[in-house]
Amino acid sequence: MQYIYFVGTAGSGKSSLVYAFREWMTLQGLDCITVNLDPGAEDIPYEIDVDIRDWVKVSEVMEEYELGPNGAQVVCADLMAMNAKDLATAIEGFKTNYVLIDTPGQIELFAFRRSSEAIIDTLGREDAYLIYLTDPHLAKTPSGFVTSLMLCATVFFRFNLPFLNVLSKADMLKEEEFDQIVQWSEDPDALNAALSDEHLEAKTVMNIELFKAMENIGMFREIIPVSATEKFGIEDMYNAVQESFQGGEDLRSD
Ligand SMILES: Nc1nc2c(ncn2[C@@H]2O[C@H](COP(=O)(O)OP(=O)(O)O)[C@@H](O)[C@H]2O)c(=O)[nH]1
Ligand SMILES: [Mg+2]
Repeated sequence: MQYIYFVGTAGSGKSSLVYAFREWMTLQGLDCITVNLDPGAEDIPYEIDVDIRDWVKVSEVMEEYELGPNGAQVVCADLMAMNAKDLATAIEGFKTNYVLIDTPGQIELFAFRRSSEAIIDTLGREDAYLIYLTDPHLAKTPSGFVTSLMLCATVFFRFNLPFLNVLSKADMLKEEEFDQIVQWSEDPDALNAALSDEHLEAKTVMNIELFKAMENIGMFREIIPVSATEKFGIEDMYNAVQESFQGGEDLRSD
């Protein structure tokens, strides 16, 4: 089984992309299941096979511990680790090839709390993969793009799992913006030049050192534009994940 975690800031389109990816996979005859790891989720667009809310739910924690929604989210994030084994058992009950995992709305609940590590370890690191969703609103400006890339690097640093950076909701961008972001994603010099134009006083030394480090850890690689609503880029995303898993073996040929 291969575990694909969808990670990104609130509203970056994680749940919608899980929906679109599942739909695409089903059309291809690929077997997959979906897992909701968001204890505060309200409207999930896809059919959920395994749901963390069966064990931990924000509304219930709010009541039980007399907490507001933010405090309850944090408590839920911490409680999730206690259910990691049950979650794994429920997932393993499905004989499937792919497990698409939707993570909590706010990225910090997944990236900055210990529970997620426990869940990843329990499900298995060997076949785990991260899809990081870059929000198009943030990525439009050079400094916003760097911020998002640093967040992606943080998630990578935290989990040390192979990852793919996708430009989510790419249908919301104009063609020039779209091409520009793709160029920045693989060309630190182009990004640096754009940054210098943005802040005329340019913090070039910091950029150069920072970019060198980011380049060394493999952050500059072509971002894949995807749209869950317009349904493009999904196959590219699948192919990139496949290439990484099992040296490119394609389960479609099974
Ligand atoms: N235009 C456009 N909107 C999208 C796309 N994916 C998601 N959205 C919208 O973005 C908002 C947040 O999406 P959601 O999947 O709930 O994000 P999440 O918080 O990361 O799970 C919703 O209003 C979606 O309808 C997309 O590919 N294109
Ligand atoms: Mg969501």
